[in-house]
Amino acid sequence: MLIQSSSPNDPAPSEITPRQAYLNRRQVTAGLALMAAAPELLAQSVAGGGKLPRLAATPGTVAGAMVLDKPTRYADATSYNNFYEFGTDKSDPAERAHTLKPRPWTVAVEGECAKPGRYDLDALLKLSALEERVYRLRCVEGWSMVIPWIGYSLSELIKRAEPTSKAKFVEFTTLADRAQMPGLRSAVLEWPYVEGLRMDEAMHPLALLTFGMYGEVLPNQNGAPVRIVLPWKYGFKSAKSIVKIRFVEKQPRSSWEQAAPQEYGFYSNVNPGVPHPRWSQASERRIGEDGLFAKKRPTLIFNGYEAQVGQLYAGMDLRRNF
Ligand SMILES: Nc1nc2c(c(=O)[nH]1)N[C@H]1C(S)=C(S)[C@@H](COP(=O)(O)O)O[C@H]1N2
Ligand SMILES: [Mo]
Repeated sequence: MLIQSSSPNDPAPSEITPRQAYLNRRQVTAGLALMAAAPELLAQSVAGGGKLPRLAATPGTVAGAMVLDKPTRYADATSYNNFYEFGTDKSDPAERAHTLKPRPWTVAVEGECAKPGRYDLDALLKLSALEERVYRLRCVEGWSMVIPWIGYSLSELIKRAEPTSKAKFVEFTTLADRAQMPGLRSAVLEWPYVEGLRMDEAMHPLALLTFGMYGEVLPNQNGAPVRIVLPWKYGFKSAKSIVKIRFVEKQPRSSWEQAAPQEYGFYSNVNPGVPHPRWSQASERRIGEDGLFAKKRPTLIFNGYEAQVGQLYAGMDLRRNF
């Protein structure tokens, strides 16, 4: 068990690293770079809301796993969200996602693979060692955050499923339950929320199967109990509250593509050189930075992860494949 109860009366399971030891170890290991850059950052990055079960993790080691940008405040990352299953206002998910029941939870792994399966959440949590990864996330709307996520590379789960040679893409499906998700009454998107990746994108070590953030399990509004995070793509590719992962031969049609194919392409790599038809993508507002009228910062190709993911798109016309 990697999840620790939030109740102060519950005894802490012995395999859980005590909070203080965990923080100390982090300071000594991955924290060093952050500490050197700005001593206050590390403390900020681990300060969760304190209401959710804690989730122990070791610092990420793959290239690009720990950006040095100042992490977004927990309060901002959990109150300014896109999760249309709970409404389209930024404040809706924080106000309404309490109706989501993140346990019990099952993720079906199916399609073109030798070892399909149904994983309950605890089995999924135990599948591989949990890491903390501090990623930038850039929304197509023009704002960005920096969040210390907790999870492991999606490739760990994919490898265990043994995809066949026909598995060219991976399709992700989000929960669609009207009883838990009031936003489904609106036809703003076609439900369930579906996203997809090419197999090599899904296998990239930065693609994170995510269970927590800021040292705790995911808050409902951020996609509890399990989501993906693709730091080099616009935020909408990072599907929340996933119930199905399917290996397919043909390129899946994502919910956003379905809604407006000329605006939201399948790849949706962060690209300042390709404007959205209705606005520029050249710059972004970092949430929580310098107050309400913050100066914008220039958006980077692949959200700053070009060194890690650029070769996935070598030879592709990224204007056509936006
Ligand atoms: N199921 C689902 N996943 C989703 C969305 C959504 O509406 N439904 N919104 C996406 C968008 S547009 C963004 S920017 C990110 C926001 O993630 P965050 O709230 O954790 O920052 O989630 C993505 N994942
Ligand atoms: Mo987004």
